[in-house]
Amino acid sequence: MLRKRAKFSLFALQFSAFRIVPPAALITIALSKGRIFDEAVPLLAAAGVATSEDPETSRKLILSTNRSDVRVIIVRATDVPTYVQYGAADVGVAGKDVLDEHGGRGLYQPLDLKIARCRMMVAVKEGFDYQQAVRQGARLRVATKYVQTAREHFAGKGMHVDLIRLYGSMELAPLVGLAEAIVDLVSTGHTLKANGLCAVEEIAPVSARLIINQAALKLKRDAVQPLLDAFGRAIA
Ligand code: PRT
Ligand code: MG
Repeated sequence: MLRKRAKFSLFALQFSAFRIVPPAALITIALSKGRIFDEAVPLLAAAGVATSEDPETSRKLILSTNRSDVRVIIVRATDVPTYVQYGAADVGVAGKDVLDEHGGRGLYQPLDLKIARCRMMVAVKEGFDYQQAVRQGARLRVATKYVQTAREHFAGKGMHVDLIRLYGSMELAPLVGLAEAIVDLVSTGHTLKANGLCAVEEIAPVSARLIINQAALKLKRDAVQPLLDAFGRAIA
């Protein structure tokens, strides 16, 4: 009886005139360290969010922020859409390259944040006549981490290619005879140049997008919308 009464008074306290505002929903933001985190910091600042620690020096994977209703988790760039898709994070920042490979299931992509910009390119060894190979209908071996993107691109051109999946250092493949071409991201072009490669075709411009879990946008709209608005104003 006493316990029942205690429970009731706790309930009454929570919903009394002093507590009509429900506790704010916790928002989890998924970011990858490196260029995405670095370039997202000013956007977070515009939304009044600052992490308590720098992911480059901290080993923590969950970072608290100056706001008790917002935390940041640090994950691999390619894993950001997965965390957001399953609702382990409500919001995330991911490159268009990563989103195209993921497929975007369960995600809203309301904003192009225009950060971490680069281009998805086809590149070959200097001296390799790519246009001639295309004209002749040669069957090229193409090494890439971006298999979906590459498949769609070459299918769109009506080219038959053999795709070889790699997980990094694609620039090496044409140099050692693994492939005639690569599909990779290029920003300054220094990496291609340093390895005797050149870009021969642009597939698409790439930048990072804000992504939101579809259920979170409905269930936590009061908390998510101000973040979305602040990001939108900061990039305008
Ligand atoms: O590095 P890690 O294996 O942990 O993961 P990741 O490469 O997926 O993450 P990260 O942080 O390197 O990249 C995150 C996102 O930044 C990518 O998903 C892209 O959307 C974006 N971005 C922008 C880039 C680049 N620019 C870029 N230049 N991602 C990678 N690169 C690489 C490129 O693959 C190549 O190896 O940089 C090299 C070329 O750079 P330049 O300047 O020499 O042309
Ligand atoms: Mg990288």
